[in-house]
Amino acid sequence: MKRKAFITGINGQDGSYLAELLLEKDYDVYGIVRRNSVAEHQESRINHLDGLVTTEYGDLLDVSSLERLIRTIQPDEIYNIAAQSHVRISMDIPQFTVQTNALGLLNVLEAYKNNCPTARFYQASSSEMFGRTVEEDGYQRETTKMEPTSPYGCTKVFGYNMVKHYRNAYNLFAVNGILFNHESPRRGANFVTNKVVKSAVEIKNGLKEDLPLGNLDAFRDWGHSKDYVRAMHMIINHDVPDDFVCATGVTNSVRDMCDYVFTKLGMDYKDYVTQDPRFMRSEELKYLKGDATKLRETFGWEPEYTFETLMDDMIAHWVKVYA
Ligand code: NAP
Ligand code: F7E
Repeated sequence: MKRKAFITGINGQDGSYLAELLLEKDYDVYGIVRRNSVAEHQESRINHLDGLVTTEYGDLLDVSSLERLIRTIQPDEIYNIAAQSHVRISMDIPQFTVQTNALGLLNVLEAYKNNCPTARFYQASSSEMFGRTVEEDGYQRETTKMEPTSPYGCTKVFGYNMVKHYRNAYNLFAVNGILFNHESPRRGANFVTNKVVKSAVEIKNGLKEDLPLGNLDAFRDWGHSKDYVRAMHMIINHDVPDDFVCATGVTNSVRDMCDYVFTKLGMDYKDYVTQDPRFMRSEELKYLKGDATKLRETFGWEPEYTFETLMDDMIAHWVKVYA
């Protein structure tokens, strides 16, 4: 019999790639999408999967729909990928972020425990949980202390701990993937990589004159979403429930990233990039570099994309859009 997967956030960046991966692996794929007033755009990342995946209206904040769907579908694997995922915006709307990411996660966990406890459960945890902490060797890993620097990070620490608690208290197969930043052509346009690549291509085409950014001196460990959804599937299919970091182990600053992208397009970023206080954060997470040794050694996971090929993929996408 085909295995069944239930994905919250199926129409997001990771949800869309995860749905493709699970279809390739011959799963029946179900997911929830929220009601949106602009229905035309909402499933743009999964329109090409029309007829292949089953989407239902649902919301992390609507317990009754989660309970009903999980009870009737009886999935083998539940991926809680949905979230208010923007860190700076979590500083503007902290209560909404807590409701969605913390209480929303708890709603899905409860629906799982009460209606389908033999399933496996994956939680989208984040390197943002580490916040201020960098180990002496310059990395963050599974054992690193969590000191979040944003409402978003605080909600993810709550989710991470709740998943571990449900695993221990109720003997559930519930796991955390602690994923570092991952990007793709499907990344939301207000995250820094896609903002820089899209704007640089627009500048190149004479459609825009400058690029206002926030902190150029933050470092991130950027990987490709396609590599990271492969890790999600490995983690949820391990023989014991456990938590894993997923990262490339390579870090670059926002400035390095601008330099790479503009140079690739034959320009100098210093001629176009400006600093705008609107994009600064009241507290910044300054440095991320992940140690994914546990993931690599347990599953043989290796990223197919480097920082450079990830950026090239995003540049090629936007060049094609504006061709
Ligand atoms: P994304 O593109 O922003 O997708 C988020 C998804 O969640 C969207 O489908 C969104 O639907 C949905 N959603 C938001 N609120 C919801 C609610 N109340 N009920 C149901 N669905 C809701 O994020 P992503 O980059 O794919 O990230 C996926 C997950 O991994 C998130 O939990 C994120 O926090 C976490 N994460 C991401 C990264 C990264 O670098 N990408 C790293 C670590 C962890 P709408 O389209 O309706 O808004
Ligand atoms: O910022 C700096 C900003 O918004 C990256 C989410 O997927 O990864 C993501 O969170 C860096 C920060 O991602 C702009 O200050 C400068 O230092 O692309 P971002 P993020 O905050 O790291 C983690 C792991 C997640 O879990 C999250 O869901 O870039 N930066 N100027 C800027 N950032 C933005 N967005 N816009 C700017 O203009």
